[in-house]
Amino acid sequence: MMNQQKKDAIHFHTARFETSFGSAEQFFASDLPEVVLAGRSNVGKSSLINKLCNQKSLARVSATPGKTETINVYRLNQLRLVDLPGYGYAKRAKTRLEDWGDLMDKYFTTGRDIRLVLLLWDIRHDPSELDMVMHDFLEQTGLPFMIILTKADKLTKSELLQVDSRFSRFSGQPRHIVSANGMGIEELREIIRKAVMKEE
Ligand SMILES: Nc1nc2c(ncn2[C@@H]2O[C@H](COP(=O)(O)OP(=O)(O)OP(=O)(O)O)[C@@H](O)[C@H]2O)c(=O)[nH]1
Ligand SMILES: [Mg+2]
Repeated sequence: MMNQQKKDAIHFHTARFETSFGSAEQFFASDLPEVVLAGRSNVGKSSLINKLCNQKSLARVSATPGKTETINVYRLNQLRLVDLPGYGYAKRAKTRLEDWGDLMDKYFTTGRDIRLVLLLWDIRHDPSELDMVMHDFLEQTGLPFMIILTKADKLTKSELLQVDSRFSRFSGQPRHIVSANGMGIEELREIIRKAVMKEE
């Protein structure tokens, strides 16, 4: 029988910062569905969380790359949004990079209730080598994931028309275009709702 919580819709505005962790020992129990945002530093993960949840400063946004160094968790009424630390930040020390890889490995491979991974790529550029490493890693995990192309406001209309052919050669995963000006946001909420409700 469906309980009350499962019948309720997901309300994005209910998002609250819950916790952050910098090592696997700090992981909380995976007792709610999780939707994860991954992508290089500065690609717009924190901005997207704010936009989805219609809150200006839920997640910290910065013009300085490497801002989010911990896994930051936002709790909504029916799920958790998980903001992963960005990769590809050149100034990060090597030991920190190894810690980062270790943290990612443990996060993705310890049986958490991950319903969808959003891999964010900047719509203006071809994916970097690290973007492709992350992509291939996610494919290997077998988790459902999709490519989110960010900062669409930076492209002209005619450039936007070429996006599909530009990106199709890098990934066969579904793609979705967003911008902090609101483009694609309601549709992404719907994608998340479907992913979370599916297995309940
Ligand atoms: N024009 C434009 N700028 C954006 C958009 N999304 C994010 N930005 C800008 O990009 C920069 C980085 O955004 P963040 O959301 O902090 O990026 P992040 O992926 O969380 O970065 P880290 O925390 O370092 O991993 C900020 O200056 C944002 O204002 C967008 O859709 N359009
Ligand atoms: Mg961030």
